[in-house]
Amino acid sequence: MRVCTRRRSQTLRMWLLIVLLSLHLLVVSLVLSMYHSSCEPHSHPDIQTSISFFIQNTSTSTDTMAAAGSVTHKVEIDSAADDLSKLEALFSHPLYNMPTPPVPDGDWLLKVRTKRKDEERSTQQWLSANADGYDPILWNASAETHPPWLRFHLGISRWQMYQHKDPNLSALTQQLASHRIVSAVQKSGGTQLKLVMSFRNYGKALFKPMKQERHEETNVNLYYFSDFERHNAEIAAFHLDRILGFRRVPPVVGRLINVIKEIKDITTDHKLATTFFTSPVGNACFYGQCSYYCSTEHALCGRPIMIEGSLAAMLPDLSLAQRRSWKSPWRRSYSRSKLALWETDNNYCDSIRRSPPYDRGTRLVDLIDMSILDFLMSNMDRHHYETFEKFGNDTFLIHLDNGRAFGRHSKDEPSILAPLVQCCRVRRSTLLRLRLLSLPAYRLSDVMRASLSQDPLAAVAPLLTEPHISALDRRLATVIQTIQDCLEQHQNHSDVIYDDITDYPWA
Ligand SMILES: *[C@@H]1O[C@H](CO)[C@@H](O)[C@H](O)[C@H]1NC(C)=O
Ligand SMILES: *[C@@H]1O[C@H](CO)[C@@H](O)[C@H](O)[C@H]1NC(C)=O
Ligand SMILES: *[C@@H]1O[C@H](CO)[C@@H](O)[C@H](O)[C@H]1NC(C)=O
Ligand SMILES: *[C@@H]1O[C@H](CO)[C@@H](O)[C@H](O)[C@H]1NC(C)=O
Ligand SMILES: CC(=O)N[C@H]1CO[C@H](CO)[C@@H](O)[C@@H]1O
Repeated sequence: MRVCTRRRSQTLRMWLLIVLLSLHLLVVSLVLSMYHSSCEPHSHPDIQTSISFFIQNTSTSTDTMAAAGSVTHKVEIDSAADDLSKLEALFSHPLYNMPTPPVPDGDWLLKVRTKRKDEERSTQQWLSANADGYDPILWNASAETHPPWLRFHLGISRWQMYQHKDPNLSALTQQLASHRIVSAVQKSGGTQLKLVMSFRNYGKALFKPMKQERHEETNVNLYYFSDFERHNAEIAAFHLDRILGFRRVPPVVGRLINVIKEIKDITTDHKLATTFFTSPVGNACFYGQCSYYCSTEHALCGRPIMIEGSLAAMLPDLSLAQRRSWKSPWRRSYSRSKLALWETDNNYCDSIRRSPPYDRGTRLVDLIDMSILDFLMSNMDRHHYETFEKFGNDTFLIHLDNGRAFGRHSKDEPSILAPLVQCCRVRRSTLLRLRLLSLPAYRLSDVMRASLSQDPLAAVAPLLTEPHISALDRRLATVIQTIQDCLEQHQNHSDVIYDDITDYPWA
């Protein structure tokens, strides 16, 4: 008898569920059709929110629903505008606009002598000096080829990849996003396929094609060293790094690339050329040659010919600007069975902070900045970092190669924060900006959403899904709490805080 009642109530529940589901479906299709007919460029409606919005109103007539639809839409546009104004407010905040001392002579990466000797002409005549007599960086112009009309000018200085309000940043990103690609060849080295794209003016960019759908999370059984590189992670890392006020990631933009016209037809790379094919549904595909994921099973395919990807400005050619590569003291073991020393030794930081180059200058706190960036975007793959040789040891760390970030949003990876946890040290400027980003008026997720909406690929789909965006706020709270714990453990706060902005009024 009891079994019978239960069964009956189960059937009833099933029916209710079916009715509810069909109602939802009806609503979803209505909502979707409304979005398709609208042409607001900057709204990226969050379908999930809209659905729950409508469910509360399912009993109303279709007419009211349509009206409510335009209301939702307006709310979304308003909140997008809201996010943008938060981003503007953030970038106008004094913490992002502290007067910087004039950059001394040797502190630009490429300096042009105003008085040129004849023998220097061959390599230097192309560099047009700006008002200060220094030329900002030429992004990968090789010594032989940098032409007078090369346009990639950014000021790389000792402490950052580009200035906070670099007048040439948007020119550079626009070029990356729109200029004609004249050559595409595989980049050697690295485990996954990437292409070096060249522009008519000899500017170059590193192309990483889309390999994973945005809503997919990295398989939990995949080790960090075999995870896919994600094009949207490269783009999002550039935005996040800028929002954190670091400016240590070279500019990256998203772009739709024509697999046939912008890769197959123009490549001079024979190994790459042999890997193009048309998939059963007629999409243009290729797979290239590399050690991971370069096979027909992992082909990269257009839809049918356009493929999404990230284009990162190439760093200046090594012939112009040597770089030095440093092993991260907190690198993982890159083994399935071994642990790294830092994972077992809780006093690991004591030995690191005593050994050069971490024993002086800002190297240790810069490394900790990097670990904060990596924790926020859950990047476990930071085995090395690079610096520009010219600046010696007193310089910023280049945050290069962020493709394995943003793999999982439902889980945080506390071990990425090990440098902060074990050393309990942080730049005051970093801490103050993190606190700012935790306030509603500058909330990290909101400014990140706004910043990403400015990328060209945002028109295709938001670059990060909402779960990834909101994970940022959760992780930010963890970072701030970690620093708070450090402050509580140390009586003398100057053991924790590296005072890089003593003259800041609210510090
Ligand atoms: C549902 O519809 C009513 C009008 O029928 C409206 O007043 C109400 O705000 C709607 N619900 C929500 C959550 O907006
Ligand atoms: C870069 O900025 C400098 C200084 O503001 C300006 O003179 C120059 O024209 C800019 N270059 C480009 C390519 O926009
Ligand atoms: C930079 O640090 C490295 C490693 O600690 C050291 O060998 C080198 O001498 C340092 N360079 C300068 C210019 O201090
Ligand atoms: C805290 O430490 C700094 C530097 O280590 C030192 O100059 C200062 O006197 C200390 N303050 C206190 C209250 O101990
Ligand atoms: C860093 C880098 O990839 N530099 C490239 C710049 O362009 C030259 C050719 O002009 C390439 O040989 C370099 O590899």
